[in-house]
Amino acid sequence: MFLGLDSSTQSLKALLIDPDKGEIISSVSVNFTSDFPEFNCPNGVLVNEDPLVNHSDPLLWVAAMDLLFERLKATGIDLSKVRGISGCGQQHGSVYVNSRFEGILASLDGKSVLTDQVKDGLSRLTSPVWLDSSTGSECEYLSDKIGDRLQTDTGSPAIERFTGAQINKFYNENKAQYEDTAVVHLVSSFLASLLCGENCPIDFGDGAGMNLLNLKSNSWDQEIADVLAPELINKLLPAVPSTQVVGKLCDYFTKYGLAAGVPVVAWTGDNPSSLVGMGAQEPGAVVISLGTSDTFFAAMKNFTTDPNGCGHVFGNPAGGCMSLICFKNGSLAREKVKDQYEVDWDFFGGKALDDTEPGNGFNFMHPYFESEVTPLVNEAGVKYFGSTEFCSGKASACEYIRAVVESQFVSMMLHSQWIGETVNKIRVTGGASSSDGICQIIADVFQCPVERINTTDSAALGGAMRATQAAGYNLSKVVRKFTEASDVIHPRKEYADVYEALLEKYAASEAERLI
Ligand code: XUL
Repeated sequence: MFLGLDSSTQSLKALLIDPDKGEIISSVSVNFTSDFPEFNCPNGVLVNEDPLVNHSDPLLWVAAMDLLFERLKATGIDLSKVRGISGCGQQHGSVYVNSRFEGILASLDGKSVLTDQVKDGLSRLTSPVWLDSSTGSECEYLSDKIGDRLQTDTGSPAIERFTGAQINKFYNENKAQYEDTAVVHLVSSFLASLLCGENCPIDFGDGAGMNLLNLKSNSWDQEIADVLAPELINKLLPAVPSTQVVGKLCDYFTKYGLAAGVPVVAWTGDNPSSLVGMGAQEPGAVVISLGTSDTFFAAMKNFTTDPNGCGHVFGNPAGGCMSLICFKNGSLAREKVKDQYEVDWDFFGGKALDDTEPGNGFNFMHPYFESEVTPLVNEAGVKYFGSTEFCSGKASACEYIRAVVESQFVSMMLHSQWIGETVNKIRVTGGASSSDGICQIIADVFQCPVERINTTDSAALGGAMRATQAAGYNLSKVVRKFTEASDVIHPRKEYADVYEALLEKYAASEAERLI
């Protein structure tokens, strides 16, 4: 058996697989809001009066690991049969640990509370996460200092949620804590470290979301690091390929029935992990992941960057690179509309879409219930376009529901054109991908077939499949076993024109907003 973990924005999940049979044996999860109210992190984020500041509590992730393993043990499955572990974390979030951290991890006591032990190893009590967009001035500074090379070498221009700008802000605001920091981790490498009982390195996949990894040499960029903070280069362990075994499971976790010494393969970001989990690690299919953020990503044939500066290039855990475009207003925006009209998800993805026409009579919205990263819109603000009735809030609930979903995917179509490849096949994952209505809209907007696989937990599945590499399995073969399409939603050709026209109108409205 192999174990894959996914520490996403709002939950921690585990998936156990049998790669020989191609079977998912079990899956368990922990929800940060409902399982841990004492951490005051609703939806995984600490409450802050500044909407641009979004941090989480790294001890919440530690506590979640403990509970997750407890739940795994409670399934009654013989965990001593686990032969490899890997996982992934929400991207960009950073964890700062001091020089005592490694010693603490090396002597974790199975009888004491895990969070109490790890706490003293943190040099910063909170972790900025990907939802944070409070680093505008740090991004300006980084762009000024490095220039165009920043995007061509790291795959992205200066991005507010990326770890580089976040580290620069931490250094500027909290020099003493910065100096006390021995190692800067991403969520992924932090949790791998916890499993291994020692500091584990960041992989190329997740490392590329920092504005710090030079993708031409796959090593930390000394000049950028020096610009961000003194000694930063010495606080980063050398980045490693995502296939590398980074350590062995430490004794602490044996209390849950796992064997000490199980190899741990480098953790990566949730999106790179999902690329593998969806069987899209080789060029051919695009993945749309509908989670807290909506993301669009694909394995890249040729290295290219987004001229508009919204899209990114990350490392592909199977080698080479991947493109990624992230929309912050994903499931939470859909949820806002659902709650506003007091309907349930069945109505949202069912009757509401059945009772309205594709194109929605060209009534659409900029669904920025939160500030947005694609395109960059720093102040939340939903704007409505179309008929007077629709714009004045007097249309039916169903029309607003169709509008939010269509607008999200038309915007995705618009902002994904830089990848320069025709989209012939889309694979969808994440919670909302179970909705037939939403998938039909994606198929119609992109005019290409939309496939689902057997699980929506593709990030955890990617982790479990990558873990098999520790035991010498061939990743492509394992991936093929788990990622057969379970069903296909076909595009309806008769709506191609209406969505082409909607795309034009949407693009014009956005150009006007961004002037
Ligand atoms: C990607 C991004 C998010 C997070 C959370 O750039 O910021 O998708 O990885 O899932």
